[in-house]
Amino acid sequence: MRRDDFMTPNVYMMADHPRDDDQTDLLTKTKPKTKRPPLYKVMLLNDDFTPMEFVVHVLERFFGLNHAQAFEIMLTVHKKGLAVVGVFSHEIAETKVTQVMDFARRHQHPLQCTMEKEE
Ligand code: TYC
Repeated sequence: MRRDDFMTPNVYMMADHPRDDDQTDLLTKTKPKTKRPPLYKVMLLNDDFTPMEFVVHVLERFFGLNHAQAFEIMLTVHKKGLAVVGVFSHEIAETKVTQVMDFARRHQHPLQCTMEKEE
């Protein structure tokens, strides 16, 4: 089982299957079924005011990117309007968004960070 799998009971009727005892109806069984939890894309949005160096710093500080990677992603956001900067579990994604939004607000920059469920 993968690290991030969790068990979901799958309950189904026995009507279409051979009975394994004398009972006649409404038997249920549970079958363990693995299902991966959803992942969330964390995105940075462009704006006209946040300094490029500040965005690079955010990407290094909160997303563990080296300077070259951070600069490249910052430029992608600057040119395209937004970019995915990482993909995480719901809890980690929420933490990243909160950290970035708090840090930007503390420095009085309008930088926006959002999350979106992966398809
Ligand atoms: N567009 C900003 C500027 O020209 C830079 C920028 C990049 C801002 C990425 C936000 O997410 C962002 N200073």
